[in-house]
Amino acid sequence: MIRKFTIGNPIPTDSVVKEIPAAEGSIPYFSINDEGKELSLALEKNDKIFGLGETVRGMNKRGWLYISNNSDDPNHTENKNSLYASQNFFVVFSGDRQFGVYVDTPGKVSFDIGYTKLDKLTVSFEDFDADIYIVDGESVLDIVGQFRQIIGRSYIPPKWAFGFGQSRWSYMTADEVREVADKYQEAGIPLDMIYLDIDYMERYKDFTIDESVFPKFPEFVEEMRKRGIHLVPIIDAGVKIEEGYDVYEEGVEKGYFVKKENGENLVAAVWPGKVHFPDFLNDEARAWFGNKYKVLLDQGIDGFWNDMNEPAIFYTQDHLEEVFDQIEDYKGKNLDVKSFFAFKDLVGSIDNYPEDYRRFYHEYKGRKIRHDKVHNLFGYNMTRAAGEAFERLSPDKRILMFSRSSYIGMHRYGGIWHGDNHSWWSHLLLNIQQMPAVNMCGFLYTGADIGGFGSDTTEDLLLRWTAFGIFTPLFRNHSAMYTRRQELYLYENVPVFRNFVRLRYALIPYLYSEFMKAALNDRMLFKPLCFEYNDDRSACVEDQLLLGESIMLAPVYTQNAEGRYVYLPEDMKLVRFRAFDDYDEEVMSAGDHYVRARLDEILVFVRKGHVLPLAKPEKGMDAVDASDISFICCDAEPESYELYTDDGESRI
Ligand code: MIG
Repeated sequence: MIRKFTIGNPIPTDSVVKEIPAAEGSIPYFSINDEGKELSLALEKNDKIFGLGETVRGMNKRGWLYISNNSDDPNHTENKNSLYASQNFFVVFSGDRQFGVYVDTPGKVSFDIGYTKLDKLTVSFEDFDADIYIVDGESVLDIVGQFRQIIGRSYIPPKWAFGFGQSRWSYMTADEVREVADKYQEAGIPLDMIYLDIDYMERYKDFTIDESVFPKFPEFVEEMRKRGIHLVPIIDAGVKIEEGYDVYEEGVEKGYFVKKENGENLVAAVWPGKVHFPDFLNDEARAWFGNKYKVLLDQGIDGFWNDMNEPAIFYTQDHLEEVFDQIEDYKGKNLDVKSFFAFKDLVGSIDNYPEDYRRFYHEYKGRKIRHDKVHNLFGYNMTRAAGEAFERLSPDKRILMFSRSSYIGMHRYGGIWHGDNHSWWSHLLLNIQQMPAVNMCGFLYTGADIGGFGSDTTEDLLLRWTAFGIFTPLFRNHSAMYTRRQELYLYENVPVFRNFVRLRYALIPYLYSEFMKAALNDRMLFKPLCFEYNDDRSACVEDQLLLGESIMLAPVYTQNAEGRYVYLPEDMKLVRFRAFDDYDEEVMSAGDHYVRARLDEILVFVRKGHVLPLAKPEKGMDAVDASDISFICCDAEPESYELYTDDGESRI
């Protein structure tokens, strides 16, 4: 049962697609403090809080302050409150009670979950306007399922997007891309996608190709396609200000860019230098920007990633001028401690400056609205621009799309990647912990940068991360400029990487079937143990996951470990894979076990009464043969597993 309560006069977000009538009475569970603009709830000792999507810290969110305020922050450390996403749905549950809460409001929202006081949960927001949905149900999974039903079906990518992808900021030329394809081929590691980061563009202009380094682009796309590789270009939110650039000129002429109070287009700077931001919240501007993807679709491209859409801002022209003016005051002065730090803060305030979000406006649903009031909807609507356009421009075939910034509702138009993580062991754990949380909020096609984006990776970390990555729908190795190269063929253990990636392909029938079932039935793909097992121990497991109906994962995420402790809530069959056709099997009893897992091994636990289908991996997705499947069973018959098959590309 879902009840909707409206506080004040909220700005609609289009995240809920089902009509829910207003409920009578006051919001259950919470007490409202209008003055403090907050809702609060006394937490019981055993209450656990799961959800909130892509945030820092563990699966059970109790014990920290999370702030939905989409931010371009590449340091996802524990002390942070905000990342790129606002996914304001969570579930509270203990042995005695369970309910879901969705706080639907497009501005900043704070979730103080046992931070100020251990036993208190407080939700607060600046303008006290929101739709609050309270979801009651029989179990956590039932609550999540009901919530997912009202927000609409999750985005379904083409099947080839379940292949392995290699990325780098940036492959600078077509020849560099060819080299990556060649090296993967030589190493015998299947590869389905190579990502193009910002340098494929001409001076970072969206929907252009730098012909000097990517000549005859459509032919190049075709050449790669013949090798089984899809090129996936990045699209940035900012449109370069440049005379003669059609996207810029049309946008100015039609008035589709966001404007300041005085009606002038906001001037900000990102990769291309000075840019205007399209007003993705304006229906017409959104349709216009969406149609631009056609430029690349027409050249054979069938997948994209949308970046910098929080939006990230290096500086706005106005703030930069303010800074320059103020710097004058410091010139020639003897900076004492106080003025030195003030000076330092001033200069450091230039990028992603919160005040800049108050300088411009959107035309949203017939109203002029200041950006900060709808900040968390920006990336969502950029991706919606693309998703809506793809329905018109590619009515038959699915197009790959995922975004950095998000809000619930965007899950209908694309997936997400989890942003600029680092090559840190702690971020492998964070990747594991974020998977179920984003699933709760409707995001199913997701994954983090395997091996870590920032900082230098190490071979052992890359092995362990790839060993987990083979299970995530988006399976992409990506790394930043100036960091150690991360392509798998560069490392000593090529045979191990080959076995891992091939195992991914062997798992495709299972992963795709489970993904499709989750999407079509509003279920989760990754679940914390306690969503299915009611024992006290399961409730505390933060580093194991159920994936689909048949398996449990226990990834190794610590340096130099030769194995790990694994908790089995019931008897299961351990499958210790070295390759899809080289593994040991052992039935293990419920309880705690230390399980060996060397660097070349991947642990999969098949649940009792379940079946894991395995294909024979060939060279890439085009070659995965769904008819030649073997089954690993734990107290079950192979026929009991329901494979989902379709052509993998038609829209559903
Ligand atoms: O400011 O396009 O998260 O994946 O490689 C950095 C360059 C901009 C951030 C993205 C990252 C991408 C990078 N971008």
